Amino acid sequence: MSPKKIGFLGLDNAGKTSIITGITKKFGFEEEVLNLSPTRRIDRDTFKFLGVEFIRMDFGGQEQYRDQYLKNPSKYLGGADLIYYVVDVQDPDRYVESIDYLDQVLLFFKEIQEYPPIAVLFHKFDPDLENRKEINQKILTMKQALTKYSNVFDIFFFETTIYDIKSVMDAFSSGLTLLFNKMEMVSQFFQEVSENYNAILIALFDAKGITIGEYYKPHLQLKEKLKIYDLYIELQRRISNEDRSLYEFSDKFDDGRRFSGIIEVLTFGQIDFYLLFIVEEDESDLEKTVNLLDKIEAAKPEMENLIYQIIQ
Ligand SMILES: Nc1nc2c(ncn2[C@@H]2O[C@H](COP(=O)(O)OP(=O)(O)OP(=O)(O)O)[C@@H](O)[C@H]2O)c(=O)[nH]1
Ligand SMILES: [Mg+2]
Repeated sequence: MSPKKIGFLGLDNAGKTSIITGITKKFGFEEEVLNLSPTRRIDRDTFKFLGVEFIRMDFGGQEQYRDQYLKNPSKYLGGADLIYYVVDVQDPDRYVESIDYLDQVLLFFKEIQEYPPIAVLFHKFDPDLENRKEINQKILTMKQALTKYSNVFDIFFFETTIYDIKSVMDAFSSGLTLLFNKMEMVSQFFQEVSENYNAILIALFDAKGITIGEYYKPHLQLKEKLKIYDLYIELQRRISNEDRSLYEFSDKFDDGRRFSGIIEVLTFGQIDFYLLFIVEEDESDLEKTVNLLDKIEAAKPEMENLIYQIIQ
């Protein structure tokens, strides 16, 4: 299979290179992100996901470069399989300019009858955002401006910030999984499995922390999901350093509810996957939790088999 091309586009200073840095590093990238220089022309790197080679292109967004791409779009944009379009929500003065650029990009694709999925990232949606209401209103306007394309393009929206790496990983993973049409089935499968084990979260990640499938109980709060994810990426690093295939842990949410987690390393062919289970601890009956974790552990071969069938 030839490599798939994914492009990060958007105005200068939107945060494209920061997002890519966050995705590739996941830890300790804050300082690097603060000191980034504008990207000159296009930065390319490659990575593998589910055994498929990807070329990631970071399109420098300064005007001179944008003009260059739009003058010869087939050369730069032709053949793209997926586009992440990054908008800086903290720069409302440039919304019109940003929409205009995206407009021209989409017009080009329409002209050549290529319809890559478009993930629009409303970025710099920081946790401490002040004028949130005003920004939400602007975002809505922008979404409305794009509805004219929604009958020909699949357009998806995300709110992201570098201060919450999970928001960035979710947007990135969701975009990628669009290119694998069986991926949805993994999440559906997890929903069924969660009933059997009374799990509050089940997720499958690749070695780079990209989510392949995920199910979580609706009552789980965003804050709690983020806590689990942060914990998870830390543990994943430890697991691969120590070359382990199983890891159990226990922790608590801010309100004191305790949870237990289990991470299993599954290997399909040459590729490692990480399966994460989270169950709520029953403090009045800890044995129940232990039994549950044993049951999950025992089901590993079966899970491995089923997931393999889905994603192969
Ligand atoms: N507040 C905030 N700042 C961010 C965030 N992400 C990136 N930045 C800052 O935004 C600035 C621009 O980021 P870049 O990633 O270089 O922007 P770019 O889109 O690659 O810009 P070009 O390369 O010129 O196209 C940097 O100073 C980052 O520190 C975010 O989520 N929140
Ligand atoms: Mg850049």
